Amino acid sequence: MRGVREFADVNPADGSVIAEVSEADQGLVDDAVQAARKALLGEWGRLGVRERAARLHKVADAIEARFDCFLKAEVADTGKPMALAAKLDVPRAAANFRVFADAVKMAGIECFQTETPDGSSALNYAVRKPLGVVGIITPWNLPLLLATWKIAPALACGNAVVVKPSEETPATATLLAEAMQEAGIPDGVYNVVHGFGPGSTGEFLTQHPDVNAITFTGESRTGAAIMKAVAAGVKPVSFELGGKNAAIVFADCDFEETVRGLADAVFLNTGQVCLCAERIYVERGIFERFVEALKQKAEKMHAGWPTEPETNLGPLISAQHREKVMGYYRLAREEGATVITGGGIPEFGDGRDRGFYIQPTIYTGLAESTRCVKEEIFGPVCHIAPFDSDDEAVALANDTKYGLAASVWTTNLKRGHAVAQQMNVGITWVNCWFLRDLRTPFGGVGLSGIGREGGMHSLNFYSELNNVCIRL
Ligand code: NAD
Ligand code: 6OD
Repeated sequence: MRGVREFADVNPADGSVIAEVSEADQGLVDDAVQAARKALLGEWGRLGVRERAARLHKVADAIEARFDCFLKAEVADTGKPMALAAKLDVPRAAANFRVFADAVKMAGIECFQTETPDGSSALNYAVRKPLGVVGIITPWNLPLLLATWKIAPALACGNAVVVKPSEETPATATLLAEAMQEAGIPDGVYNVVHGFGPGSTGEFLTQHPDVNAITFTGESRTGAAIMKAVAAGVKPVSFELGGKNAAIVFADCDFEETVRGLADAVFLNTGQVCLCAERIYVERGIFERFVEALKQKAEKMHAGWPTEPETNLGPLISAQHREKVMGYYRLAREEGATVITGGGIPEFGDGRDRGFYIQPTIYTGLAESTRCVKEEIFGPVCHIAPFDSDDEAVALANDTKYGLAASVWTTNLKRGHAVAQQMNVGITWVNCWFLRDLRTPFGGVGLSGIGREGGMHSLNFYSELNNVCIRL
């Protein structure tokens, strides 16, 4: 028998089991890869770009038509506030398909007229071809948003995909198959396999000889393991990994806007966004005022049931992840932090006590060399430290092995440009955070990733270019 080991899908808001999921073994992963390979030789492989793009728009339509189903599934899997998923996760899934459907239609080709030594010429042009079968491995924090961020451009470029969503959040990738079918995406183009990473479905997929490329979002350490797994096959990889992102707050910032923006940057999705700011550097003149203002925001957060409209703080994803974050809360005290607020587990006196809620937490007073300042925690937590000059702020923000995102808060735009350009990261926001234009490059430096996705960067990763040279 194959693929019969089952694992529980748990609702993080109350610890209840919402589904039993079949773990795909090597045989099922083989079947999925072979189905994808076969689909490339069928109708999908023969479709022109215009028709492919039209079908991807239909996928977006089908997601929108099932908005409530996707919403409920995402909320049940993650425990995130329904209001957040309705504003961010589900609309972004549809937008991902629309943006890449349009991008592939608009994409031009490189073309050069070349002078030859004998005085005549040649014409060079590059044609875009699919990579083949793309393995897509995704995390649990924004499951549908992050999976579709990769599925949409991969399909736009004519590939077939095998997706392995996180074992914590299997629901929406499964539901997406219905939208694919309704949109006329042929059988075998979109495949989903469930299971774990090492020694399980994820590893079977990365090691599969018939998978042509791997695109992965998750922890930096997992990225390193996947790199080893694909090395023998010399496969292209795109990695969007962890972060230990800094925010720099100047005394000349719009104070209220900055506090509002950074409350989001620290606590949105219970701090489980790779772009979250876990290190905030504040110009000394407004340090005390800023710490007090962010504390007020943290203490007003409402850790309610996900379906309550006023809830803006959900649980962490799992008991195991809460234990990891609580480990950092304990470590921060040992490392000498001053606890401004939080640091523990809230008590509700109802079913939420069986869920994985945790208090939003702010620290000050840690040395820059401590583990809590250096390591990604991935919870609703930040450390705030003062600085005295622009150069010092830049040096502090860049003193990390990660390099995903940064934010700079100032009303002096000249300073905003200057500091933003010195950040050693893939994206720097000035007076905003997580404001996305899907055509722009997205990715990280150092431990935060390899490559860029977004707009043409995605199209370039998910396709091979074949340069044709014609002597004229
Ligand atoms: P994770 O690395 O533990 O798991 C991600 C996925 O990889 C899961 O599907 C998992 O089953 C699979 N996996 C694990 N080990 C594997 C292996 N050896 N081979 C193949 N697959 C394997 O990450 P997570 O805990 O799900 O997500 C949180 C992490 O993701 C954080 O570090 C966060 O910063 C990062 N993240 C980064 C971005 C980004 O865009 N840079 C976005 C979201 C999350
Ligand atoms: O907005 C995106 O495209 C993106 N990849 C966001 C990543 C968020 C990390 O948790």
